[in-house]
Amino acid sequence: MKPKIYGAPLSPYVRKVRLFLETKGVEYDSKMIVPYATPDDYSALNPLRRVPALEFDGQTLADSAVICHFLEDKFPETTLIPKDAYLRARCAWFEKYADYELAPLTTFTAFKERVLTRLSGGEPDETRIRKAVDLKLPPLFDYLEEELSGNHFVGNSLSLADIAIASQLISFKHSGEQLDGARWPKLSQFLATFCGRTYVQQMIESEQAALKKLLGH
Ligand SMILES: N[C@@H](CCC(=O)N[C@@H](CS)C(=O)NCC(=O)O)C(=O)O
Repeated sequence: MKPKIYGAPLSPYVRKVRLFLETKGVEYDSKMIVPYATPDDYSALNPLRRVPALEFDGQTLADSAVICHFLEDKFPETTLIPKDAYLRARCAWFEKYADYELAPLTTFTAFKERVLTRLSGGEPDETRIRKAVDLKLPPLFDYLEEELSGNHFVGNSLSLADIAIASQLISFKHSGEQLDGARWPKLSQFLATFCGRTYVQQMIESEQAALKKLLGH
């Protein structure tokens, strides 16, 4: 039986789980659940009613981090969470950094204002966006720039840390914002290399097509 991911592809947390599975070469099923408009019975999968949730072998889980760590144990053939204790902890650190420090700005400000607000018929709050993009994000990007060695955040191979960070940066891009390549050359190169993988490129293209359809341009 294949893992089943509940959620909407434009959510960076859903993207993170899908990219995690795609990188592992694990086939999965998806069920569309629109955030903030979840069906009543969705609470059985996630009492917080957020996406993603997972169903696998009759078992269910919520939260992208919890789901990825579980899937790492279930599909250990391709290692995406290092075994070494320190590298493993560093991977968890970057995952948290993406999910809880980048996300409030990249996803819940830039993407939310430019996409979700428009979808609900409103106008994006550009002052709020500029504050996030020009003031709050630069120090977070500076830190990531310093921490990058090669194209990976942990060790010298692709890990969940890279996937979690890239997932947030993709939402940032979907909001119409760009990483400044002159100020953050290593981070920009990291993202270009990450997004250059065929399956990532295909996922982004299908997300862009969905966005175009939703926003009508
Ligand atoms: N920590 C959670 C965050 C999930 C999350 O916030 N998902 C958003 C969509 S991007 C959501 O479902 N929001 C709806 C809500 O908060 O009611 C995870 O990693 O899965």
